[in-house]
Amino acid sequence: PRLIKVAAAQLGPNNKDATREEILARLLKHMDAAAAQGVRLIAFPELALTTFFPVMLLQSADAYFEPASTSHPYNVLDTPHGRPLVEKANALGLDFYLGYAERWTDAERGTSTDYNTTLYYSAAAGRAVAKYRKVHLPGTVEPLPDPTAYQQLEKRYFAPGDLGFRAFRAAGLVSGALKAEDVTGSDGDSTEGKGDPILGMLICNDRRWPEAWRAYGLQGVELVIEGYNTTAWAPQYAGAPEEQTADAEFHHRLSCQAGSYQNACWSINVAKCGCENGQWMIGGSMIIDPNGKVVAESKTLDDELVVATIDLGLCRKGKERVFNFGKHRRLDQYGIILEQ
Ligand code: CDT
Repeated sequence: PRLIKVAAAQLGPNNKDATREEILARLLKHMDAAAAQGVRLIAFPELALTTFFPVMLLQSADAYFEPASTSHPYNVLDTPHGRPLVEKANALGLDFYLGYAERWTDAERGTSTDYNTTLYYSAAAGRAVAKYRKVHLPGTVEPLPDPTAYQQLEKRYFAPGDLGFRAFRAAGLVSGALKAEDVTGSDGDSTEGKGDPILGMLICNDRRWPEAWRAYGLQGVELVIEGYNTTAWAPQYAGAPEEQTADAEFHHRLSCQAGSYQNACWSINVAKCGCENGQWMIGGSMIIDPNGKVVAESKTLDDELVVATIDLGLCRKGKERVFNFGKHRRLDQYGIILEQ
């Protein structure tokens, strides 16, 4: 087996009157609790450092963005909001996935672009080793005219992600004796690093799109990490709040289980949830195996750590049989996906 103990660090609401320090303290508490249980990789939700501001029409969203620069692509980690996470991760030997609002400054062009971003920090490497910018942005640019409507303004505040879906490896996570058949990947003859997991990152709405999962699946992904903020119900949609919430929970579950199964990978799916600024968001943080089965799941709508020991070796069955892409996919029939 290739074992990793992982955690979904579900967050309850980050209300807009909460200070950055208060929110950060909850993330650090999650890290301590996770490490005490032997966890090596912890995932935080989408936009974990702030309230889910895209549901608000703001004069300026500046306060919610972390500055980045071309010379420091992970500059959030060198701010008062990020540095304590790095120090804690290094002290505990804990990797983390962190969603945040990124303001990217291109000094040469003199431009600045905002993204809904996540990074992966590797304690073994002592640095962030991957970044992903959300590709599928839900909602509208302009607010809905109905004054009672809940807004979803991600298209207003963020540019679509431009980094594609790039799988990566992270070192130092796996325990258990590595056998020859555990060595995955095709990057050259060397087996160095090949026992390390192949990881991919998604953000919230991306999980509903099979193309996003498949882009990682084609790179042999073994664990997809995904954080979300998903509104439970909204007054402008049909159905009682309980019915809408049940549907939202079902579609979340359906998407994550299907993505894991169809790409023979584990996934960690982690919510920010509960009643944030008067609007309810679904919980349902879950860790899902490569057969699409939920192995651990949150029970509350508050801060909660969901922990599981995952065996990357379980990915092999699906990757060798039903979802052996090299054997069974029919590229000549898929052209329409890129044409439309
Ligand atoms: N944050 C985010 O992407 N939320 C969207 C809400 C869309 S409403 C179905 C989501 O897909 O969960």
